Amino acid sequence: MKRASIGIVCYPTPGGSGVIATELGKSLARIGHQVHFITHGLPSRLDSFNENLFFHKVEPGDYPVFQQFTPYSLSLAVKIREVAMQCDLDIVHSHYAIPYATSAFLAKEMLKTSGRDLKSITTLHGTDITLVGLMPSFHEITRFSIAVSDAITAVSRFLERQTVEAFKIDKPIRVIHNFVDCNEFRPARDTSVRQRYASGDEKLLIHVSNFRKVKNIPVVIDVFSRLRASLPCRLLLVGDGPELEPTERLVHDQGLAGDVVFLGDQEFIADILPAGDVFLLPSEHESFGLAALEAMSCGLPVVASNIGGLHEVIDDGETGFLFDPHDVNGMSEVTLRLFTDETWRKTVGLKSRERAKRDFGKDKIIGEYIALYEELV
Ligand code: GMT
Repeated sequence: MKRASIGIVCYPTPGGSGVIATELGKSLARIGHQVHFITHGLPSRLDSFNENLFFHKVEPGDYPVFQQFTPYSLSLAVKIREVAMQCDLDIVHSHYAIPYATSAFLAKEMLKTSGRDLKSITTLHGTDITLVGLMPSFHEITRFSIAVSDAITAVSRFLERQTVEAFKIDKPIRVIHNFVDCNEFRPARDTSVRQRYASGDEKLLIHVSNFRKVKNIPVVIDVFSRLRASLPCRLLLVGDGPELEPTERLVHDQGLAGDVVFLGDQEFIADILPAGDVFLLPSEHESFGLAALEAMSCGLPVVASNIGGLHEVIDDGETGFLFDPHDVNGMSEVTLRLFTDETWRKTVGLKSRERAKRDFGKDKIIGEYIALYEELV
């Protein structure tokens, strides 16, 4: 593909859609494309310098009459147009439908009045379709903004089906799964991180998320509480979000505080994950489950819920274990078996890593995005 100029619009805060958008942008920049991030803050994984990477900050204009309802989507549309004019953008790639696909559409329409064309891609990540987009106040604008995109991608077959069903989209939606850098996310070489959190014979359970309700964190605590009654173990909780405080209270009230470590938001997850024995993700909604994939790449067996796109990531019984999101018994039993049968745990972990490398490696999936860009410009 000739050197292209690509605008990326995403949430800069920690979360799967921002991670995928940022890692995609970094990879494109490395192979010579000009990548322009257009957001209200520096994306959290934009942690290295590359001369092909640019950041354009969106400053929402404020005015007392707006009260707390500053129209950010409009300022974003203006910024996309401005960057497209100044930097000769070929493509604007929105990650998460609301409000980004709408702002991209507005920018395109404004550019038309100057005789310029801009191709738009919308990548659907999850709750933009399964929760937010379904709200009556967002449904029609979500449907419209997806339908007018020049290309649409979804991060799983599950999400593609949901989109067609809920929004009656009759354009093709290309499934491009999440990806992981298997060289960065790999099994531990040294044990110092593990030793910091679990001593000698203690087992280590890990959960990473943005601590929203959909992550079903009380089940993480319940499963851990059962395990702790059976053998020495500790729980490492990584991330931050609205459910952090209630979780801290729950841990305290259940008398687990001594064995639960809260690490908050962490930039270098790849340094932490390999320290664990099992990764737990009992989400109520999960269109793909990037956190699970990152754990698999580090050679951890994943115990997760049997919902959404997790079926496409985890082969139940082979590379991980899937249960009803509220099946505390099932999740506790299998984790206990993994904790007590090290040979089996290692076999499952090895298969998980192989699956991550085979189907969700970074180069393979980035290639799928590049193929789409080539078709568009
Ligand atoms: O849809 C969301 O909840 C937001 C998004 C995020 O930024 O955290 O998460 C989604 O996108 C990830 C990357 O594509 C997927 O791996 C997650 O499964 C998905 N989250 C949900 O569906 C809850």
